[in-house]
Amino acid sequence: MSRTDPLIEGAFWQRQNEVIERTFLEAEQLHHLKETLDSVYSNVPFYKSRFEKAGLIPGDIRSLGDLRRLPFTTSDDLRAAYPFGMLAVSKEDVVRLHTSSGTTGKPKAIFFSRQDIENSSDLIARCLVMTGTGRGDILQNMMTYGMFTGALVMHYGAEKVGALVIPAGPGNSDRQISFMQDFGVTAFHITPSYALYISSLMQERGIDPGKDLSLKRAYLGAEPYTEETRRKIEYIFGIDVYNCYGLTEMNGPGVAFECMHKNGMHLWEDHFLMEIINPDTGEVLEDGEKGELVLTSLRREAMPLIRYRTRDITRIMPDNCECGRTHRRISRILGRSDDMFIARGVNIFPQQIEQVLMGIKGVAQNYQIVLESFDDITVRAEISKDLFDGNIEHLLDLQTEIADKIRAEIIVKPKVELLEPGALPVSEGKAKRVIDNRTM
Ligand code: DLL
Repeated sequence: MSRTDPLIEGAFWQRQNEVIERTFLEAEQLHHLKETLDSVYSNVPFYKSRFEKAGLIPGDIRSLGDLRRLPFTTSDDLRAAYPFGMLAVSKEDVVRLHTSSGTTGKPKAIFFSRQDIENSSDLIARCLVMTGTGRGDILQNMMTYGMFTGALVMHYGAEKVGALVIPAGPGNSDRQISFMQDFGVTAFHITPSYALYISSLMQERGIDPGKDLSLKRAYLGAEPYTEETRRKIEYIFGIDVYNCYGLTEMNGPGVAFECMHKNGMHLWEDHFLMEIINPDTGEVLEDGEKGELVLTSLRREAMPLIRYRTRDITRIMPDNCECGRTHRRISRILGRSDDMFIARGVNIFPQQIEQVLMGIKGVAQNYQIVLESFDDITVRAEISKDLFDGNIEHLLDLQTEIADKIRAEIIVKPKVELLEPGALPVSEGKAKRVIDNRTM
């Protein structure tokens, strides 16, 4: 595994602005913020009325701190503005539409100008170069092509750095493995849940990634996952796994990305302003404190968003990264405030349960959390074939071990069902981990 950081080698950083001094970065941010506010005030009636309600005009925002005087934008605001209500340019200047559906209601329509496509590709290119992917690499893109940004945005960025991109999309998993073998794939882009599935399939087929494949690294994102899951995938494939964060509303993947130190994701602050807020009160929190990520786009043309509530829970990592990049990092996403559920009065994120499961030997890759009442949780976990077919006493011990370890993590003791590999539905896109059958 190569560990040469192109930044340290001095290759690309000057162009990519990654080590800019913070004072210059903040001056640049303020300049782009003002441009963005002028644009939405003049072109988006929704934002004009927001300014008016707050008794402000764009000229009143004179510092980055003044941004707090403006209200938040929420996904409900985007849904209410569907389809064209948030557009800040004429339709003729839009070259692409992506949508983000979420779980309920109308989708959110997110538009891209030609420059937005260029910028999103540049950011992905920055992320790929940062982690060692470039000309000569063969990248298998196993995200869904279509309305989802995951595949297309990565695709454009990977072409930009000169990688050979295989637009495989998800599914047909045996063919995915054959592609890796036949074309000497060196990197892949995938959701964590699908990566876990492919890894179990490779084990089943007796493929030894070290001998049979040329893989070096993978980019995982689009859904929350734990450090334990990363380690498991790195171990099985013998690769480096980098965490990639983004959301359709802010271009898609490449908003924040891990460097080779794999210790939090650099959020590209020349394109996005970040704040962490208390999700209940809206109060802005200090660096280091955990809360909801709020983003303001600084360079989006077609559809800029001001103080957009992502619903993602994370924190800004206050210390400097060893790599020397000055863009601050956010921690792994700890969960979405939407995904949090309450059992016996305790707030629980699915990732807390995943973290326990992935750390237990013999527990395979797929799991589900079923909620039948406000008191009870059932965890359904696939286990290895050997264990499933083996001694009943070992199974009972494993069941107890899982239940006890989960209780130690979340206070609530779950019912545990152990399943044979393949019993749960395979997720090729974003996994649905929580099945909520509660009626109230
Ligand atoms: O998932 C964009 C993306 C594609 C990011 C591919 C990374 C890789 P949406 O469908 O709009 O866009 O979903 C955005 O997915 O608010 C998070 O809740 C979640 N998410 C995305 N990346 C991560 C990650 C894409 N690395 C929503 N870790 C976001 C945890 C993530 N959650």
